[in-house]
Order: sequence, then structure tokens, then C-alpha cells
Amino acid sequence: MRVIAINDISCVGKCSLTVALPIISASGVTCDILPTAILSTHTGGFQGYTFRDLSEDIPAILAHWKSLGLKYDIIISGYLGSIDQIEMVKSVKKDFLKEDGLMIVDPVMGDNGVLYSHFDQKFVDEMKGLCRTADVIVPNLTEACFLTDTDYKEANENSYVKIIDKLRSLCPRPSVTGCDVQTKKGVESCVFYTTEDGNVRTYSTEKIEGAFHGAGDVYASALVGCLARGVNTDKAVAISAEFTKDSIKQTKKDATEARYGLNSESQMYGYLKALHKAAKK
Ligand code: PXL
Repeated sequence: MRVIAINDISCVGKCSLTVALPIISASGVTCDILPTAILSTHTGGFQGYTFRDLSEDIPAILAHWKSLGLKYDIIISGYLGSIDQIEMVKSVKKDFLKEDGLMIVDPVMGDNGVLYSHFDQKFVDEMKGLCRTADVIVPNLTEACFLTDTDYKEANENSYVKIIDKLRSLCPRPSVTGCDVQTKKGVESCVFYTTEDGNVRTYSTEKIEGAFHGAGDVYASALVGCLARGVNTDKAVAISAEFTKDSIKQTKKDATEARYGLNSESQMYGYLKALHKAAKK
């Protein structure tokens, strides 16, 4: 099983490839990487970061891979630095995804109702186009709102299903993370997701108050790890949501600065135990 993770390298701050590579590899599958940019830190909460766009290097990297005859079972794309890179991901899918492979897009664009720096409405529109080429997309609620032209402030329990329905016009298996829902236990954090046979289901976990950078990357990487090991979507979502929640909980306990990312390392063993129990291959 061979996965390619297309994402940036934020050297500090535990997101994108510094999260995807360890989690997907530990899941027991080959994780190759295609770095889109190198930043000294990610862009959320740091000033003065460096940003080197690697677009110029990518054509030669892909030409070399073609000469090796590489093909992938799963492609997961994350943070993309430009509209050109969105086009590049589409061509990677065309040239390198096996016929029965899975294209997963994490449309990384924003959080808490706002777009990250560097992104604008034109980028959002192009990202909709990339989502149309995917089998599975994993936006957070903010990104789901931008992809469906929904006002984030208006998004609530009554509109989540409408949002996921709209996302289904882009891609057959959307899921949306970070949806607050009222349960018997109080407010919980819920994933609305779509199964292999097209049913929309939910999985909720304890909501931990606060903003935690890199949570989406931990969730998406674990989901890829699970799907790569043949775990069905119901179980894959549950395992990934629990791992993310446990990582957030530990990070809160550690009281580290949110911009330095999640302590998912300490929760990796629990994640792997759950994965190994559920894995089919
Ligand atoms: O975690 C998402 C992410 C990935 N990559 C970069 C980012 C962010 C979010 O801020 O800035 C460079």
C-alpha cells in the first residue's frame, strides 16, 4: 500500500507534512511526500515566517517519478500555496493514482470562520474544482462553509446536513469536522461524514474548549492511515476522531502554546492499538 501526501513542510508548528508523514507511516503503509512549500513555521499565529514556494521543483520531481513507473493507492492533498498547485494536484491524480485508487482532498483554507493568510475567494473557487476530482474530502466547518457559500455565523445544528448535502454535489464522500452538536452529555464536537454506500452519519466526541492548531492535519492523516489499512469509513472516522480528541486533551493538559501544535505523539500508541484491531490488510 503506497500513499503520497502532497502538503507543505512547516518546519515548526506540527502541521501538514510533519504530522502526515509520522502518522501515515506509523499506520503501516509507505508514505511518500510531495512538498509544496517550505516555511519556517506555519502561517497561523506566527509573524515573520519564511515561505519558499517549491512549484518550480515539482515538474522535475514528477518527471523522475514517471520514469520510475510509480503508482499510488491513495493520494492525500493538503495545504497548497497557489492556484497553480491546485492544477498540479489534478495532474498528479491523472498520472499517478491507480485506477482503483482513492483521491482524498483536505481543502486547507481556514479555521474559525476565516481564511488563512494567502487565500482569497478565487482560491476557494478553484478549490471547489479540486474537490470535484476527489472521492473523499475532509474540510473543517469553516472550509465546508466556504465550499458551499454558507455564512459561517449561520452554520448550526440545523444546517450541517444541508452543508453536507451541498458538498455531495462536489464529491461523493464528504465529511465535515468540528460541528458542535447538543447531545445528552452536553455540547460535543461532531464529524458529519458519508459512508462508502452514500449514507450520511455522525460521530461525536467530547468537546474541549479552545483553538488547537493542527487538529485537522492529525484527523486527516489518521483517516488516511485507517483507510489505507482497509478499515471501513465508520470505524476509520471513529478511530481518527478519538485520536484527535485525545491529542487535543493532552495538549490542553500540557498547557503548551496552541500555535506549536498538538501532542499527538503521546497518543500514537492508543491510535495504533485501535487501528490494528480494526485493520483488514
Ligand atoms: O494546519 C493547516 C496549515 C498547513 N500549512 C500551513 C498553514 C496551515 C494553517 O495555518 O499555515 C503553512
